Amino acid sequence: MSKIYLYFIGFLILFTACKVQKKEAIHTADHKPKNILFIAVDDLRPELNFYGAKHIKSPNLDKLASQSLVFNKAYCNIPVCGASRASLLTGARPTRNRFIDHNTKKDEDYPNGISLPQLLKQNGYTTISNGKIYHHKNDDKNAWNEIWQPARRWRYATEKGFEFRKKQGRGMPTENAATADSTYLDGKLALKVIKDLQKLKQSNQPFFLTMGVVKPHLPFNAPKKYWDLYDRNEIELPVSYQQPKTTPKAAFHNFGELRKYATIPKKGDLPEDLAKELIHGYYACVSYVDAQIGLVLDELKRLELEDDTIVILWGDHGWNLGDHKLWSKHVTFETALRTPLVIKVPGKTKGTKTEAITEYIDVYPSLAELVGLEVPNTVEGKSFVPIINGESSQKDWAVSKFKDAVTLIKGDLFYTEWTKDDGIAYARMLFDHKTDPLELDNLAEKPAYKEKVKALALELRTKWGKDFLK
Ligand SMILES: [Ca+2]
Repeated sequence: MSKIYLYFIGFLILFTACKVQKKEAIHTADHKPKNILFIAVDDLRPELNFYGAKHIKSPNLDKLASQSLVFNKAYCNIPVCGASRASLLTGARPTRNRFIDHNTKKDEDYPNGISLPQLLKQNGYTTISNGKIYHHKNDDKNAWNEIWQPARRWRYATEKGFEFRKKQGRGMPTENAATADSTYLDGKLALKVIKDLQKLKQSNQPFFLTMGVVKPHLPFNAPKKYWDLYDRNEIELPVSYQQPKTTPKAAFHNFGELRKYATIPKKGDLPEDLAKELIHGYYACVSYVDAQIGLVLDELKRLELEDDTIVILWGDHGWNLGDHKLWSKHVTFETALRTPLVIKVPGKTKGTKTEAITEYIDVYPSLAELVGLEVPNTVEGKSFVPIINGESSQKDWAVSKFKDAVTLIKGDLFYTEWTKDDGIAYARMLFDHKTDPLELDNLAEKPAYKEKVKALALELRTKWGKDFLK
């Protein structure tokens, strides 16, 4: 009996030693896996200099892009904050009932999904959630060593803006304040992330450090110097400022998100001056965000952490800035689905651009692969690391969804169906980006496209995920 007991103790000691050894192998300086700096930008559309929008001033993002792999065709899986984030962070597709709206919680919609921060934390990473990563501050809270957000009072810099916010709905839709960068939320966020970098530099653990930037989300508030980078007189409404009759009514909305702000009419088109003010404010916020991200990237360099750190930057979905006479997200036009996505992998990426179609659920398995971790079977995405390694992509499709609308992006074709729980379509929309990049000519009801639509409808059902209708 005592011999068995001794064997048992021996086994325990050996087992513990193995575990410690394994842990040490992860943590030692020589074999430490790469850190990850994970920058999420709220409502950032790919209207950026390095995507060809030369009027946008974003020198820091441009520099990051020149050192990264730039995805020209990256698509979010759901064009709304909370759901997009929960899906990306778990690598799982939306379904009829999962990852629905801004209010989505990972803990409620996919409690058994092992999130990316959770996987990294389990494997010895220090994980810090800064700013807006999940929509809800305490969602998936065990995945993080620390969760931090700046005080929300600083959405407005001026007393007037702040007081107005308390009295009237969401307050003013824009603010142009002669104030320091650090007055607003993202300025405070940058300072926190910089402090974290300084602390983490001293640690022998790898880090997953996040920076959840809240602009250019409404309200379009930014310090005056960023407004001054743009001339209001040069701002035009988009060419696609129209809602063609051939497009299903279900494709449009009344941009309720924007209408909650003061000075925005409750219905109808926006007055042209107001529309241009909003576009101007959005641009100012993009440049402001660029400067805050620049501060963090400069500190990463100053601390000589660049060679050890993967940097990924993504916007949670696109944004309609007057496109299709729409404002905000919540639709399945490309303007709401296409997103900025760049990844800098030290020693590997050098500003190459890829046309490979990539979905946001692919981010998780890619980062896991890059740091040598096995991807849990709760993840549905496919790693894009082969593209980083210079191989051609085998994937030419993505599926995105918003409420009843499900879109199959297949090469140049954008096919959307609106379905209820039975999975039967009640409206359809098809655009061919080769001939109609602005999505003004719906082909879905044209007799010549009948067979094509039938084939796309079938393909959509094979690609929207096995659990879609559950
Ligand atoms: Ca968002």
